[in-house]
Amino acid sequence: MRKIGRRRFLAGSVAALGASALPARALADSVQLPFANGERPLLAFPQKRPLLVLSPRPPQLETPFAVFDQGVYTPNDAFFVRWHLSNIPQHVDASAHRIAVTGEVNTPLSLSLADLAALPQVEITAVNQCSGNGRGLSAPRVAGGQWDNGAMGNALWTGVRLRDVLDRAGLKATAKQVQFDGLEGPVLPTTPDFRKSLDVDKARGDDILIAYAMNGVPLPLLNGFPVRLIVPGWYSTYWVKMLSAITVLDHVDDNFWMKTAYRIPDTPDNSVMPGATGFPTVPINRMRVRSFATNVVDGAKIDVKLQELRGIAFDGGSGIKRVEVSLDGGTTWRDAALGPDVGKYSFRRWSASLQTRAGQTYTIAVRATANDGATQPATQGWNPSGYLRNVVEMYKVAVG
Ligand SMILES: Nc1nc2c(c(=O)[nH]1)N[C@H]1C(S)=C(S)[C@@H](COP(=O)(O)O)O[C@H]1N2
Ligand SMILES: [Mo]
Repeated sequence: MRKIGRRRFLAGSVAALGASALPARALADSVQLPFANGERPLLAFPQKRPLLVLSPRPPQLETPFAVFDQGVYTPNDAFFVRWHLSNIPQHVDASAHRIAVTGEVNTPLSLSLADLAALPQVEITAVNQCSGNGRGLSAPRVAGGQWDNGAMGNALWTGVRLRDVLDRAGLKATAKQVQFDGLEGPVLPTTPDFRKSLDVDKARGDDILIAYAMNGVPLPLLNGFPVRLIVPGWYSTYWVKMLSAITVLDHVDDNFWMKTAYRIPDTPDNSVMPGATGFPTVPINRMRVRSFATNVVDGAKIDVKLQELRGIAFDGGSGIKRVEVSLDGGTTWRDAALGPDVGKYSFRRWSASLQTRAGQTYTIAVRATANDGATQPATQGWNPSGYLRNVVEMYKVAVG
């Protein structure tokens, strides 16, 4: 059940943000997410409309789910935000910004945005989804940011190919991985700086971009202004924001954020029994296929006059082949109609006609199948970080 109520936002939490990051309103709505300790204030951060605040510092802001009903692209001011470290620049001068390209390269570079503009420009529509999207629904519960399903968004990204930048620097034969770092840093020197790496072959892929625009305009500061990495089809932990350093490594990156964090069990289905230890792990990578209804809410009433069910589906880049809906909790299914295809990494909208009877209750279920044949499970596997959630979503509704 999601209930919206008004409550006073505590003055103490606002002060913790620092003056320039103060949310625009002191009086906030709040939203109750469908799990224990799921009450979230709705507050507007710079360049953002009111979003669900999981933490103000570092900012972790969730998109209210109804936004996904409004179009295939997620507006920049509604796009979720997630930072690990609190020392985030409050202002970045794009004209002074440089990306240092060093390590196992023939020619180290210091690239300005003007240098990037001289390379071929590329546009890709792609979903940016946090590895922990839906973590708050994990059963048993796990540690980590307690998101509902709004830690995702779909945007048109414009930039240049990472490969073109790497080719300008010239990779040495010893190059093994490419590491990315952003401008922000930890508050305490003992906290490891946030850095992520990709294998050289992955980094040289056609679709990996250094993006400077999101939905046709500069990136919001909180989404990585002035430039961020785009790794379409992969969870957004790799989509490094405020990108300032590209370091070509001659070894597999063993920094905390690669070696310890953001790993999934290397087991069938990447699942383990709750409480298991000692299993092998691999870095998280490609996104699983998911689908959602966007115009019904679990536990809410619907109007008998509602004649269309709508939603979105996406996967890790093979594209959506089919979406099915059920009104009986997954016993019987029928096909939904797919909306326009705006790219294999994008949300794909879908719709299905709906006929219900007043006074009845229904359990609506939605299931997507990707072009690679993958589909969504009826029960969710478990892993200690609550990653990879893609269970068939259910919406219990009563018809009023
Ligand atoms: N520089 C930097 N980039 C980052 C992160 C970060 O903490 N610092 N977090 C990553 C993670 S885990 C997520 S979910 C996405 C969130 O992207 P968004 O804030 O644009 O929605 O940024 C990724 N890139
Ligand atoms: Mo994330």
